[in-house]
This record gives sequence, C-alpha cells and structure tokens, in this order.
Amino acid sequence: MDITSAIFECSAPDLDSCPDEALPEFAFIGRSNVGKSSLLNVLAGQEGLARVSPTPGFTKMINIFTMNKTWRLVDLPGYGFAAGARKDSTKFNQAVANYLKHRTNLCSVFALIESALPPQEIDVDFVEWLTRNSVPYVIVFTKADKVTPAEAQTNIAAFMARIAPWFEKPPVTFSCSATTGNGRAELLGVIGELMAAIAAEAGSKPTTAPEVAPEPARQKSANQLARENRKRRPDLNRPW
Ligand SMILES: Nc1nc2c(ncn2[C@@H]2O[C@H](COP(=O)(O)OP(=O)(O)O)[C@@H](O)[C@H]2O)c(=O)[nH]1
Ligand SMILES: [Mg+2]
Repeated sequence: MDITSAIFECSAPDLDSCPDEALPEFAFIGRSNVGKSSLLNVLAGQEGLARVSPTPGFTKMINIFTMNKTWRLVDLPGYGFAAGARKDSTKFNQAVANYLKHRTNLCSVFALIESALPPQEIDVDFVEWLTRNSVPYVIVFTKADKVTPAEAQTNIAAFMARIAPWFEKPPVTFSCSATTGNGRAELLGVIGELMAAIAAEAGSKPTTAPEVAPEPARQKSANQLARENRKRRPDLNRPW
C-alpha cells in the first residue's frame, strides 16, 4: 500500500475528545520508549510526523493521524512511566483503557514489544489485558537492529513462550526496525488486508433507510450515540 498523504488530525486527552468514528483506526501502543512514534513515522513515510523523544513518557495524549484520507494511525501514550504508577492493573492511563475498550472504529492494535530485551513483566501484563478485554491486536517486535538476529529471536521466542498458554493459536507477530525500515511493508500489508475486509463487508450489507433518532438522543454527540448503539467493532473475518 502506498501512503499518498499523512496528516496530523489532533491530540485528544480522552476518548470523548477523539474525532468522529467514521474512519478505521490502527493504534500503536507499548512501553514508553519502545519506538511507537518512530515506527508510526516509518509507516507514514514522514519523518517528524509523530514526535520522537529519547525521554520516556513524552506522549501524554492520544495523537491521531489521517492516512490517504481514508484511515487513521493513532499514537497512544506509552505505559510504564506514569508518575505514581502502582503495581496493579492501572499501569496505563484511563484514557488509553477507555480508547482500547470502547473505540468502535478501532480495527487493530499494534502492541509493540522491544526485541532487544528479554520478556518484561509489564509487557506480558499488558498483552494479557488486551487478550482479556478482547481487543484485536498483533504483536510487533521493535528495534530489531539493536541486537543480532539470534539475540532478537531468543527474546521473541521467550516472550511468545510466556503468553503461549493463553491461546490455542498464538497472536500474529511481526519484527521490525524503524532505523532500517524492515517490517514496514508487512505492517502496511496488515492494514491493507483489514481495509479490504471492511470494504468487502460494507459492500455486502443491504442498504436500509437511516433511522431517525428520537428527540433526546439527537442532543448526544455522534461518538456517544455510536458507542451506545453499537458496542461492536467491524465484524472482520481476520486472516489470523
Ligand atoms: N536502534 C533503534 N532505535 C530506535 C528504533 N525505534 C526507536 N528508536 C529510538 O528509541 C527512542 C524512543 O523512540 P520513540 O519512537 O520516541 O518511542 P515511543 O516513546 O514509544 O514513542 C528514540 O531515541 C528512538 O530514536 C529502532 O527501530 N531502532
Ligand atoms: Mg512516542
């Protein structure tokens, strides 16, 4: 898939401030400093689109970018460096949890894990949270250039061994590097496949007359209505 336009849409502090849910979204999440913003820039083909910082915990907002005017990439705040983070389920902020659980146009999360490190408890916990909450995701191992391929493979295998007991079929994984650009085509391929599935689903739906909203409901925001009426993501026949 070619990226012909990549535009910064907005920075939202919480779910209700996010733009309307008209376009499919693909969100990047992972530990602070795992390489979310760098990878987003590589995918978009535009250096400097999302701000890259050597200081962990920089992104506090939900940063949204529109690609090819038809879908969005979302740079979520990283977990693991929140001030006062406790060693319990609130390791990442409430806005992110709400976004992941309730954003109806969220097609897939890219859960980023650093391949240069052995399994980190916080990442294992986070992937468990995604699984428990039925959030659709693929796992993306980042910074493949930082270690030898053999070291990366050892770390990846150790991580997958940790989470394997939760699944009959393990989640799909990718390996990439924002430095070399390796893995870009594969990740854009995932987005392309999901976009094609959404288009096919929309094309096969019978057309129905739009329902007129009752009076009090009209005062609610489009996002609120969408969530109340349809706590459901696009029903995709995923290839994994
Ligand atoms: N060697 C290497 N460094 C990377 C890679 N991706 C990101 N980094 C560096 O890791 C740091 C954090 O990157 P950033 O994208 O801001 O991470 P974020 O906090 O997850 O958004 C920066 O210093 C990046 O230059 C990669 O693929 N390889
Ligand atoms: Mg970032």
